[in-house]
Amino acid sequence: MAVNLPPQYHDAEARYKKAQSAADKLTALREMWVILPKHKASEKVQAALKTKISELTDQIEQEKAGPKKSAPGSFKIPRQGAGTVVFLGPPNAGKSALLASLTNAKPEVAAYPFTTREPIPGMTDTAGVKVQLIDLPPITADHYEHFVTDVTRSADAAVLFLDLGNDDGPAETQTTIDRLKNARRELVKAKPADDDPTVYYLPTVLVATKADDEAADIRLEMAREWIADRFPLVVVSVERGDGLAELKQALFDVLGVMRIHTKQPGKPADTTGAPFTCPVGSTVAEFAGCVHTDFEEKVKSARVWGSGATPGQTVGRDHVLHDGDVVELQV
Ligand SMILES: Nc1nc2c(ncn2[C@@H]2O[C@H](COP(=O)(O)OP(=O)(O)O)[C@@H](O)[C@H]2O)c(=O)[nH]1
Ligand SMILES: [Mg+2]
Repeated sequence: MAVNLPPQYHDAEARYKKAQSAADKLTALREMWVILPKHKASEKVQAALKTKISELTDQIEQEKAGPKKSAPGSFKIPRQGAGTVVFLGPPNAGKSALLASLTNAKPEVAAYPFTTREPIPGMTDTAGVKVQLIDLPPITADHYEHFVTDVTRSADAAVLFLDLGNDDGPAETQTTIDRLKNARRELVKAKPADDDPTVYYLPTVLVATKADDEAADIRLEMAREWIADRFPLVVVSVERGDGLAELKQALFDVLGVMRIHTKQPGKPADTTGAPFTCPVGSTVAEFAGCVHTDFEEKVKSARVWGSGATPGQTVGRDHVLHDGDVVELQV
């Protein structure tokens, strides 16, 4: 879809291109953000602009904080699967134990805090797709590894941990939330409509761990008011295996993706392999872009089998697809 940008936008963009300092660049980008029309057709431009603003804000703050001990980007983890979900929470909450139970990764699990010092990725299967999970070091008032800010940027969602084996669970988890907010990482139920481009929002599932602890039930009751309905909640015990299937479903749900199989003309649909995934609400053209970047422009129409169409119906580029659809792209 073509985006009509007002002339003031192009003026601000010219200032951005000429700007020498990061601060001047950021000023120009913020002007562009204010001027940019916020509608469906400009979604891609909005997203690109938000990423630039957010990255530049990080960069300026990192420069202010002085030289870092470790090189930036030293923990770049290649993205894999239908989405990436980071584990965030206080020490000893069972983050590494959960990663070990859901994936093939072998993080160190120990009864003392700060065992995990670097990001540890693993892959899990959920709802027929693969999801990348990344275990991270704990976050407390005094302890925050700077690379957590970088790693969370490449994540699509988060699991926030609440330790039911510890009376201070809610307070510790609140500290994690607050510390991340300082780094402009906001944990949310869903991305807000009027979002702040300098903030990176992470759709979050709250996981209450150690449900097998003898005082877990009473601690959960006491935490109810704190939890309210801020996040979807799943109660788990890695020891007993409780809640793990529910958590996997919640991981799929929080990613907000739908599963689409493709089909070749004249051949039956092959739904045995892994589906493609793309954001819920994607159109035929947007889905084509998920399959291959070049296809988004090229695709002319599609035949669709699934909930939103009569079987095999030919639809246009703007037809909105549904989870589970089978699509034959026509280019
Ligand atoms: N009772 C119980 N203990 C658990 C459970 N999950 C983890 N733990 C224990 O909690 C401690 C911290 O676990 P770990 O995964 O290393 O926590 P992390 O610091 O959040 O990564 C270890 O002693 C684990 O054995 C659970 O479901 N039930
Ligand atoms: Mg750990």
